[in-house]
Amino acid sequence: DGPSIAIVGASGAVGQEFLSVLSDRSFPYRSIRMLASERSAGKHITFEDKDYVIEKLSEDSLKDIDIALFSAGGSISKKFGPIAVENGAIVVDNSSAFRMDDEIPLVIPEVNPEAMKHIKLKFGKGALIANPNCSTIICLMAATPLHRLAKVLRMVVSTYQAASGAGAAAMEELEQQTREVLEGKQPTCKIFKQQYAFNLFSHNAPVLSNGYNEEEMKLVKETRKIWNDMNVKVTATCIRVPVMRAHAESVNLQFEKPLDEDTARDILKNAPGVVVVDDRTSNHFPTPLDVSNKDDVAVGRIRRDASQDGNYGLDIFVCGDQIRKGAALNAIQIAEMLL
Ligand code: 11C
Repeated sequence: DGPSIAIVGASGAVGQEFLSVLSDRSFPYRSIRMLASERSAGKHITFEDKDYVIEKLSEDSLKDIDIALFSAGGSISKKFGPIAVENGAIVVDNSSAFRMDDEIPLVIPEVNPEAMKHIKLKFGKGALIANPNCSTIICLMAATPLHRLAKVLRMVVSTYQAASGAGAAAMEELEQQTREVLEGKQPTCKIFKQQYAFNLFSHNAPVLSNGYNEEEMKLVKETRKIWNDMNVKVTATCIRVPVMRAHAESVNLQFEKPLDEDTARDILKNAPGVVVVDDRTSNHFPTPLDVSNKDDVAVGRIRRDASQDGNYGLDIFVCGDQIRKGAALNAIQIAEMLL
């Protein structure tokens, strides 16, 4: 028994991860419908020893669904999310389409579970909940426990973002380019305009008139909404690095109240979904590879910001699996809160 589930974007990197997370967490379900664009329709997926055929996403395919997990891009969410809700489904949407909508909760279960209280049920049944952007989730998993104690006034984030954030095709591009460069060939650029292997570049999201790119502004706006604090100052620089599936972020925090590094380390050790990897003696700190395919976000390099007086500033370094906690796991934790 359990809810009927639809995976929208079943053939994508996050769609596939939805399935592994559902299975790993023994999420109860009555039925699962695999939905995707026409391109993937007809393909077979084996899940928990059962064969599923991917169906083309249509208005009809969203009937009789209790929980719809969407990860097929913003325009698909904008078009089909409301249809699923009208049909009585609770949609957990991984795209940016509805995140900044005042009526829609933007939730990281460990950070702002209280936002779930504001779900607006349509016809007593359907509703939409937004999953934050991966870089926001990973950052706030580590920053929030400290924010709760000492209140963050300003946060400066620099990201080192993996290929997976740009989808399965970008991961393939990184692999292919790496092979091509090692073989002395010209790297094939399809997803990104410039060579990705053995390189890094400013995040590929569109650059806005204020000079920030959209990815950077998501960190600013989503943090304010999730912390319910319109005054927190956030600035970010987002960079794409040739790493497969986990994002890293350097985060500088300025607090209202003093917070020393030992207390911060203890708080982070006890924070749900966070592990501390902070071994100065052996120079061992979080890495994207160590957190790949893991649920927890790793935090290290926890140190007093020596550029600030007293204990009003800290620097931390955070790594989290982009596809898992940055997307699929967070969405399924939200779905678990609905059960
Ligand atoms: C990245 N965070 O790593 C992006 C991808 O708003 O859900 C996901 C964009 C979003 O490139």
